[in-house]
Amino acid sequence: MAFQDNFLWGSASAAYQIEGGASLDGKGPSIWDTYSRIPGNTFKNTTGEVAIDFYHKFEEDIELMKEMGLNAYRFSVSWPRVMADGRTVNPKGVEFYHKVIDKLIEAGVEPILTVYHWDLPQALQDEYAGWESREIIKDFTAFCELLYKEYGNKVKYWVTLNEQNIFTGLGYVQKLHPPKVSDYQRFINANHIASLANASAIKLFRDMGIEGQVGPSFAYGPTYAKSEKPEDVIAMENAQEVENFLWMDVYAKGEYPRIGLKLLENLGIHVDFQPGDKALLKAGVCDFMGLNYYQSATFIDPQQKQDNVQAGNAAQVSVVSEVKDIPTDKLYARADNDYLKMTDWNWAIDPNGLRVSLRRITSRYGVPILISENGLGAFDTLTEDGKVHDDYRINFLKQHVEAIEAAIDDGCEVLGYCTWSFQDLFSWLNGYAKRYGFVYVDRDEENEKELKRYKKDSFYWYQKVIESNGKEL
Ligand code: BGP
Repeated sequence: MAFQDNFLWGSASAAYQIEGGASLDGKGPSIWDTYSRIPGNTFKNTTGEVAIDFYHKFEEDIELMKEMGLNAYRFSVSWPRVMADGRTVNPKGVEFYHKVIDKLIEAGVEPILTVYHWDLPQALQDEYAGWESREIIKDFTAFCELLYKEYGNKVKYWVTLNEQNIFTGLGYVQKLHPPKVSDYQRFINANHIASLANASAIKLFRDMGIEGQVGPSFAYGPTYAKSEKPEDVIAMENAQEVENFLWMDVYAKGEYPRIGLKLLENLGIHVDFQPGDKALLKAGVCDFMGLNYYQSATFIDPQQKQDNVQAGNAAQVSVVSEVKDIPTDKLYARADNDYLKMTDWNWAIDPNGLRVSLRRITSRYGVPILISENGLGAFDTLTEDGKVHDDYRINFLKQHVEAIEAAIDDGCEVLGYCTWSFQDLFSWLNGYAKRYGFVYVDRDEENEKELKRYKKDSFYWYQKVIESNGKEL
């Protein structure tokens, strides 16, 4: 009886990955529109120009959600769709999300709204370098105010920033997302500003008396030590401070971790605190922690760094980072986990890691957790009779649901589970090769075809899970 009656069985997506309609009805360009149009930046130069055309097909997709019995859908609002230049309201864009939300509610699907899932208005990047300027705090807060006013009486669950650690890590360290630079100090600066914007958004949510819950989604995987060797344990703890606590402490406690900050300082990296910053962070702590869980990570003493960390075949089906040296290499090195199998994209498959994640978040912060993403990216094959037999996905999700059940039994408070994703969608760096959905969308990198939807075997599996509230796996 682990899952409470109102447990949210959901799925998640992001505007740029599904909508298409990149310049329709007054939408302005985002940094992703610009970035993906530059050859070499994405897998086979794919863009979200059309994506899976949710902009025109949202009714059909929501009908499928209704048929499945899905009870929550996490989607994001494209900032440049509702404010083309990042500031001026575009009524047609605002109207689009009213239609999506109304249709979800009518279908019995709880809307979970993500405010920011990486598609910053290009205008703000051009004007003041986006997340690198404190100007964005005011603009982001005004964007939130618009959303709260428009949708605040319909939406009860709000996710502020999606994976701040990933969009900044890939953008300012790994050179895989815009603005495609590698500079650790700029990465920390952009993060501090994003954390302030996040706190400001949460504070405004409370000040406006919006009824509901709000929190960011963090890409978290628990850190493991390669061995019981104390040096490996220190490397693991270093990674935990610098890769996890540095964000989660700010979200849940409103302050940076003491050790994490000092480890950075020892490397010559500083957080630029200005008067009022600390108070703002304290005023904007989250109601829940959004957890995007895909895999755990294993660390080894950097002196013992392995050269042969599993490469898998990711490079052939994705764009991979070529950045070699980063300051934190002195603190820890990544290592293989000999006990875990990998996906085709070289991600460790570790359902127990989800249980560990839920427990670690609970014991350090004591907040409820919304699992805002979890899923398996895989190659799928559409058969001639229009089926996709994705037993590997069913198996993956089943084990993760069991891990959640165990964590609830351990004492964690879990609000819901959003799989990534409901429909197949555009994967930032993997085109349409890496699929996650319960619904197959027939298109590939070269050809949009008719974007027809097909229910995979996992569709019927999740339908039963939801119907039985997690009893039938
Ligand atoms: C998360 C993002 C999603 C999604 C997912 C899968 O980091 O929040 O937007 O893309 O990862 O990632 P990928 O498509 O690279 O496999």
